[in-house]
Amino acid sequence: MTPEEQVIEILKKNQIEYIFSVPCAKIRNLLILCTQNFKHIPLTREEEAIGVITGAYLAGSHRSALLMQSGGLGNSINALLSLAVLHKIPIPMLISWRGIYKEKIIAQYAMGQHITRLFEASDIPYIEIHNEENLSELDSALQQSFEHETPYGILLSPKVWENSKLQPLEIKYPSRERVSEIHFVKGLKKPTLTRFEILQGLQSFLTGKIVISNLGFPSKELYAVCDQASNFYMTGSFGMVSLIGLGFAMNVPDEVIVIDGDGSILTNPNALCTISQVRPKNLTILAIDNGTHGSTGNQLTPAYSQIDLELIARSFGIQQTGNAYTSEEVIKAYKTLEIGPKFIQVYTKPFNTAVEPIPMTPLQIKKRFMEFIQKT
Ligand SMILES: Cc1ncc(C[n+]2csc(CCOP(=O)(O)OP(=O)(O)O)c2C)c(N)n1
Repeated sequence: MTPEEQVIEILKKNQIEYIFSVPCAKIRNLLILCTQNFKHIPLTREEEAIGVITGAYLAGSHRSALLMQSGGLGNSINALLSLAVLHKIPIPMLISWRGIYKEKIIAQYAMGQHITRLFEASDIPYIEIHNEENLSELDSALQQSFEHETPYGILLSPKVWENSKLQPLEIKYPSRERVSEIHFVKGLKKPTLTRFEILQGLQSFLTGKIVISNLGFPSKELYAVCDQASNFYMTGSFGMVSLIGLGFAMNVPDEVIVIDGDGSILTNPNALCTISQVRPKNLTILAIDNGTHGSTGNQLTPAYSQIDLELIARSFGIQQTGNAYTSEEVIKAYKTLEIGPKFIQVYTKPFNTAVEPIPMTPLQIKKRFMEFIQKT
């Protein structure tokens, strides 16, 4: 068996269902084999995987692995620590370890040579695999990742693939012919309601639904208005909430409602790109657009006077979009829009309501949420 085929066998043995990846030339063949053997979702940025894998795991312990280049760890570290480590989510990361063996690209040295210390500083376990003969260590790393519910780095030297007999596999290229067309004219009125007032008006709409909410005041206000076991309150990992919703929606038949924000969407707009590619029919994003980073003291974002979030969603290919100024308009848009993913921009005033902190730890939030999902 070639080293690539051995990796596929070990991933299968560990019941991996999803592969998420950002490519590296050294694992080109491995990625093609992943497409042939698993549900393989290519991403635009590695950090996205941390959100989607978390959602899939919360939805019933679905097992995923992330394939990326060493630099991808740098793109993922905040989400890894403030989402996956905090909530104990298993994320095996198969990392094409550049900058350490016959490396021709100088830019690869920095991340490649510091990566082990990044893992150590983050208290994330990792192993180094330098030869094809040691590939069996991947098996125990995967087992430990799932047993201890932890992200786990598996550093794979280019030497592992060096003598592979696998010939370059072919990538299938579908037709690129298409028409890109957007008709979009929209005025903006002065919003009159706050985020909290919108949530209050949505109380009965949200009751009984799976709701994943943005960090900071959105989660705290949601807790005050409508706490329920089917709410997942995100407390860190800025920019990840819609991706958690995506991972969740991919694995349950129920409607999944995400409460996102303009700051969060603009810090990680490529989440909309991935959502548009995957097209979960049961996902609705309520993009609370107060034009500010509300939770950090209402500093203006580009959405306040320049960027239109609904237009961004459309540009990424999400066709079912709407906008609203009141809770009634949110519900009307939700009912009018056809099959998801739906994106409803909700204009509000920049204001945070003085509510109490959520009296649950991230692990308690996870436990309550997963138990609820198991029962239904
Ligand atoms: C990486 C990172 N940068 C900055 C922050 C601080 N932060 C917390 S919430 C937030 C703004 C959220 O704004 P938005 O998504 O629009 O939601 P809002 O609070 O306005 O509803 C920021 C910048 C953070 N938690 N993580």
